[in-house]
Amino acid sequence: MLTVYSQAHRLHHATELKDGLIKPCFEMPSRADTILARVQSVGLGEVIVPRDYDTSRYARVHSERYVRFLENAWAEWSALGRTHDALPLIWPVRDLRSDIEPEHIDGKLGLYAMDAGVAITAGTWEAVRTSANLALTGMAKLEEGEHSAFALCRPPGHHAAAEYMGGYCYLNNAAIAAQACLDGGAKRVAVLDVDYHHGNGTQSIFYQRADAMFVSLHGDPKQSYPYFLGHRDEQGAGAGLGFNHNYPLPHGTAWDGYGEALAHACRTIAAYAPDAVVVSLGVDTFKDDPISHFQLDNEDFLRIGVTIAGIGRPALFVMEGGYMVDDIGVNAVNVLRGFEA
Ligand code: SP5
Ligand code: ZN
Repeated sequence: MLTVYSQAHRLHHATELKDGLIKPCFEMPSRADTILARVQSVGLGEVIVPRDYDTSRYARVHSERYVRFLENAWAEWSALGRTHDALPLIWPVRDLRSDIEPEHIDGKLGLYAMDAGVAITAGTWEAVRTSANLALTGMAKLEEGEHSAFALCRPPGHHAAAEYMGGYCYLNNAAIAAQACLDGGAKRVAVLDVDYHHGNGTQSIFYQRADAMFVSLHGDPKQSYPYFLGHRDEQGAGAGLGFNHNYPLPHGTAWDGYGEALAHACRTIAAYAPDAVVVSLGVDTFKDDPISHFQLDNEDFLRIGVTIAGIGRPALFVMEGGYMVDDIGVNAVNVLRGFEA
């Protein structure tokens, strides 16, 4: 399987608000280094650089004003003489207005962020747009006949919706690639999200759509971030009704419960008969993940790949979460090797 990778991810190395303190993000550059090292040490396949794409490709799933905000946020923040990471400090909850974009960067940060885990630094935009380009390049390879590809995206994307960032995510790499698949002539695409956290952004983007199915296995939002989306009763709306499937699972879920839910999810996708599957590949379901609460072990990730292969469709794997333990390389690559087995 080929891997799409770029060093540009290094330009994004930020801080987050955690347990009431500003700390280095769990989502750090060494994650991508660890995964790339494993790709190379097992000889997974060729490693290629991304192609360049215009920002209009991102605006197929994000609003134009949001993409413009991401592009300009650091310049607006640093123009005020601020040198530390840009973080939001006010949010337009419930009856506050989100239709008028504030002129002040502090207002914009609040409007376009769902949490304080998405700091913007000087290098963030370059890393973010390159990450989306990795996913677009992977999808282009599928269109050119590859049966699978791995976009080693960093930062991740699945918490980012049409008009907000959150949970270390800025542009929704998986959704951008899925939309590109449709724009390239596909009739249907499915996104399977196996990250520990619900892919609220991807769900939100495709919620009213019948041409993109979203299926997610994740920690129950009653107990786990992102708390406000990912319940079982969210099944899509309008034309999209019946094309959104959530599998919220309790703390402590191990392979017995996980494998059963995944098999069910993959049967649902196979029945939909998509032209391609985009897999939001998070490996924070691992037993030793520092911020999550499932109990999967190294060999369970091989089983995930085998089960996804059972759908029988081409697959683009897009890296999402999975935090800094050495095993994230083993676990991510195990999914890919399981798929190829
Ligand atoms: C892409 C991705 O995986 N984003 C995850 C963002 C999670 N951010 C908040 C996590 C809060 C976790 N608190 C858990 C306490 C564990 N002891
Ligand atoms: Zn996650």
